[in-house]
Amino acid sequence: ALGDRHTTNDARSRRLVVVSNRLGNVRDLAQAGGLTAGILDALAERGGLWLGASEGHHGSAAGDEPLIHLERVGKIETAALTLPQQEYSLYYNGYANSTLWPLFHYRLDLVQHRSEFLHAYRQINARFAQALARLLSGNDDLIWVHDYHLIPLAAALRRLGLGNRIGFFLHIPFPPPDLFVATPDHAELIADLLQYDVLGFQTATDVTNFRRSARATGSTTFDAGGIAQSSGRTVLSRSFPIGIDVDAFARMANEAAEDVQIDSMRRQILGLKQIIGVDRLDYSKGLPGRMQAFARLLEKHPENERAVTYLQIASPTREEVAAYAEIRAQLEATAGSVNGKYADLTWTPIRYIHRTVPRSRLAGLLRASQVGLVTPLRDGMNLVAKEYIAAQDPADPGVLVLSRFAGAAEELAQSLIVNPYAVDEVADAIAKALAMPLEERIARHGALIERIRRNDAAQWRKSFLEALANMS
Ligand code: ADQ
Repeated sequence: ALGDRHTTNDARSRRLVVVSNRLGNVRDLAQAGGLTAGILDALAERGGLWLGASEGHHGSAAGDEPLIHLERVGKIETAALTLPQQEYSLYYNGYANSTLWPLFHYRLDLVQHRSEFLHAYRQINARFAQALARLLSGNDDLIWVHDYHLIPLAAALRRLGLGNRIGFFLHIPFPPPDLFVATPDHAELIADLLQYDVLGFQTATDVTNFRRSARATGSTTFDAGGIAQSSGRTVLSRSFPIGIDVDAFARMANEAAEDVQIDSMRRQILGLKQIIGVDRLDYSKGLPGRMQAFARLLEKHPENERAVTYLQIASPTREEVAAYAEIRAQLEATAGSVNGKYADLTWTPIRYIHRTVPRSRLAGLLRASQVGLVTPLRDGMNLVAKEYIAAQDPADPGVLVLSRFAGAAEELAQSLIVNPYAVDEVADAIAKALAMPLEERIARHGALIERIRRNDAAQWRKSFLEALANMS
């Protein structure tokens, strides 16, 4: 029954099998970001297997035999699956990132429906299922599937006759029913989700949205504990807010690289404060609006002219998808026009870097910045918000300005919460952050760091895996 401990075969003794679209870099743990780090730590702790698409994924044969490359590093075994390139692209750039990603980020205007996207999505998930069926050592393996690329995986595994406990964690938001039912595939997606035993979401809002969408779609009902009954099985849906390893990140921030130190000394001499943004260059992150808010700050609060710089680090991502090329062009135009208007020989208001930065340098840069600007239009959690808090010097901390539409806002109430669509409001919040007295900064930071410690990465994986193991 639900809630009973698996006594003969408890959570820790069962092998953990993680499945995600891509494998993380098992050899270079220091470079692992949010999600990858969380998964790797879980696997390193108890040993286990991680299945994901192989980096090149240029399989020539589109045949039925899965091509799997196995490797072992310490207690972690990785299985890299080679997939047919064309089909992979229709699945990844197509259904995952041109249909589901915009839909789940409330962007119906960007959603593309093409039958070959859906077809490839199902095919690739079936290939993942075939590969996994070969790799499993029995019904006892706990399977933890990650993210929107793999929604149909449990259903595909059930079709192969597998009775394992399968959990799913959605890293991105779940949209409200009015948006969700706008996709022609909504009933299938709900039916697929209900093939899992545990459905994990980032926030209470996402859980509510999922349950309402499931009710709107079929005859699914949820009891007071959030349990649904589906084809004779019990399905738990709950929030498991993802976190970071706070101490490890704080340590990295404290051992800043030399170039970061030189840069921040130079700014100190010039009396310049720094505002920082760090994001994948994604339209969900609200980057053009953020730059407009910064320009508005200079207009509305001119005491900040020549007194602040805004450093935006935006890493390249999904460049084969048209909407991403567009957001890049838009951002570069905005940065250019703000700099053109305000820059002089000694001051560049916006420094924009379109590159992935090593994590240790990133941590140092976050610590050296007086304001952290995290203003997505919609975000599952947003780990940069938590990283910014962890990176600060507790004796002289910076201030986080955070969008109410980031999942992190549910936990981080002591940051300056803003509506990213309201440019003036964001500009005022930045001004307030820049002028905030030390005492208030310390009080807010103290409350925030306590919160991110309580919901850290270890707590996230422990509570998810316990919930999964306890489903019987
Ligand atoms: P992302 O959309 O990628 O993740 P986020 O949570 O902010 O968003 O994680 C990004 C990670 O990449 C962070 O660890 C950050 O430091 C790193 N990163 C970003 N830009 C970088 C750069 N230029 N150089 C180096 N590193 C960079 C998805 C969901 C989120 C959810 C996470 C985890 O969209 O909402 O929080 O998964 O569940």
